[in-house]
Amino acid sequence: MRWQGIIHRYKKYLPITDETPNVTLNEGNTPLVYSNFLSTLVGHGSKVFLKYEGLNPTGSFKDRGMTLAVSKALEAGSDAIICASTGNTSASAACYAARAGIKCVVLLPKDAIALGKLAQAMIHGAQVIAVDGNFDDALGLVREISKKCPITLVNSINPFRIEGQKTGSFEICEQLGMPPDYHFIPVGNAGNITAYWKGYKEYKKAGIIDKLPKMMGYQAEGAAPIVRGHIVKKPETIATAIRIGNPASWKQAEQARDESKGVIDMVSDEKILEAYKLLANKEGVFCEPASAASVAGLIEYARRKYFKQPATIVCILTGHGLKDPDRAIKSVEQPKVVKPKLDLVLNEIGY
Ligand code: AN7
Repeated sequence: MRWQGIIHRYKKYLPITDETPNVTLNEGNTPLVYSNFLSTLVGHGSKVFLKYEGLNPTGSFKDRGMTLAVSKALEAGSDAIICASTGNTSASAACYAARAGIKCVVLLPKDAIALGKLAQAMIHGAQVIAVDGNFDDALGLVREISKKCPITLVNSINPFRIEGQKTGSFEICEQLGMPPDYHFIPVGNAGNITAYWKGYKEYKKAGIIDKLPKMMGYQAEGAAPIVRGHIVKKPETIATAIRIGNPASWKQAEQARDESKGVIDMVSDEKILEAYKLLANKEGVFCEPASAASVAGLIEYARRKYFKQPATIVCILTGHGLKDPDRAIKSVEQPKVVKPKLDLVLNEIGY
């Protein structure tokens, strides 16, 4: 049957009624790609899979939450949505608002957004405000605005965002035929780790799975408030999507970690870029730097011999590599310019 998005597929597990509109772009149903290189690296006959969330309609996992948040906003009679964003939430909000025919306002930290995401927010017709501050400042502002004005907040503090995003867990369990042993995921505002954990717990309660994975979350070293145990006032990382110093779902992320007996740790920008390039070079999978944080964490833990027996591991690749073309170009040698002469080109390519 034709895939019609996560609300249609998982309505039984979502807070909707027959009256809830379905603002969808057929999000979800993303591939779970086997990684030969990472499986070998982890060893013991383990299997590593990449959940390629960059293949959602706007190129990130945010669409799973946004389809529901915007549908519920419409159901409640709202005609406008607002969010703060490190980029992907704004791209998704702008897109689904366009589809729903409602107004969208996005507050972005000035000069700290990957180009592709800004392009998306703008082309979908959102009103874009650049805040001369960081994501945490912008989130503070939209929280206040949504309290004072008739505009629906669609950051992940909106519970419908979490509800929609939990469907990622359902898909993984179905694609594997079981839950993974370990779930690796980047952590920024901490909504996604919260959502995945909720999803796994609900499938266990429903009797669809009989065990739960360990939740393995990774922050960037320069933006690791949960790991350090305090707010980071000036978060810094090349992984701009997770450049967040005071995550909204901090407590819930700790709960996911503790209940699952997992880990929230941090990885350096250097390790993030190493994983980012490795995925592109060795697996043909292009994700954005923030997504590579989960894989950087996996590589680091494999090096430390964290895994002692065969394990099924899923890494969530949260966003597409094309979101941040500048970073890709900066990460590699620049193309050689040659005169249009056959012998010069042949010489360059080694024939
Ligand atoms: C690619 O768009 O916070 O821990 O405003 O874009 O649920 O925040 C994005 C976050 C990981 C972290 N990977 O997820 C935003 C925003 C990518 C992301 C995260 C984000 P959360």
